Amino acid sequence: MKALVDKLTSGDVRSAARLIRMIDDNQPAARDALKQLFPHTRRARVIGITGPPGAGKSTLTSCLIESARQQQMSVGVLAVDPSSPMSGGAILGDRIRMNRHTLDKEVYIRSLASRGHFGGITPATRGAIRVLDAMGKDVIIVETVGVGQDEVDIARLADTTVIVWVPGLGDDIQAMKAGILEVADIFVVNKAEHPDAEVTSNYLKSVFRQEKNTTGVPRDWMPPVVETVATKGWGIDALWDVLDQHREYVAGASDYYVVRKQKACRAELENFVHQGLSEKFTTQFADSAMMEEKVVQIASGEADIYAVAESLLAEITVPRQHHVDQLA
Ligand SMILES: Nc1nc2c(ncn2[C@@H]2O[C@H](COP(=O)(O)OP(=O)(O)OP(=O)(O)O)[C@@H](O)[C@H]2O)c(=O)[nH]1
Ligand SMILES: [Mg+2]
Repeated sequence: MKALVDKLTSGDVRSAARLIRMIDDNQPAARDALKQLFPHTRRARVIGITGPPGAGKSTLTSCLIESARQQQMSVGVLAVDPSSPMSGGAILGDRIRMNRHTLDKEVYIRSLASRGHFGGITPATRGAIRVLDAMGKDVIIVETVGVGQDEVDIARLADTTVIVWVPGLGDDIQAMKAGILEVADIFVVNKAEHPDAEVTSNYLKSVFRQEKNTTGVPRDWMPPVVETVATKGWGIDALWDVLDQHREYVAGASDYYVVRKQKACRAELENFVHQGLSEKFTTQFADSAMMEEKVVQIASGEADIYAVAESLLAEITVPRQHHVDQLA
């Protein structure tokens, strides 16, 4: 594992691919590697690109790769769940759209087909981001398809979340879930050659004025709305401008952003603990004779299910003081 980590931190693509595969398969060794990688992470700038199927996310990503390369930045791209039924398995399309970058050594593009253990996209994607980060990529773009929970999930992973919208698409407030508004840092109205683009942009701007904020801290960043025509590369400079503005804002660590970040960290931490507990339970008891015996006793009325559950839980959790000593 040490060798893999060493190669990876020196930028080796094959090691990265291997580790991401291990993460995707949820192999325990991958977690070990991620632990070793952690000190090498948190350098990259992570940009999440999300929005409804076919909005132009991949085309836009390709434009962003190009301008990042012009600015001498290395780029990692993760396309998460690109085979969603709604987009009809777009891996191939994405590859074609981003193909012109595949010969560039400073660009690494990877699809992640699977979703995380607990429904959201978080655990495996988070791991893959850390791999690209440790590899030394300056910018990491994460593309996800979605209109709902997916946006919220991606925002937990990204420093900046870009929601890609298109003219005439569900211009009513019902289509925009409150969660999305909270996590959007930048709105892009792509396919802006369409005559309705301006109406859509104005609509999005008005949405934020009516937003109900649930973080408990006043919003101090109003998501700008940028119009683009990704197929022609129009509006990409303007998009970089607001990306840079948002980066500066993030560096300033405002209360609003810090609260959001802490929420994300809490969610990831809870995820890990849930996963760990559930694995511990499975390895210790799921197929054990003791468990079988207890089940029989519960079924026949000899044992109390609550008491059994309590004693099993007590066995997989170590006494509190031990943890306190370990953390100290
Ligand atoms: N007219 C127009 N078409 C565009 C624009 N940007 C992208 N497209 C086209 O829209 C289609 C979908 O583009 P993609 O970049 O694959 O969209 P996506 O959001 O990545 O799609 P999924 O990953 O399948 O959700 C393609 O045919 C693009 O060529 C644009 O600005 N104007
Ligand atoms: Mg795509």
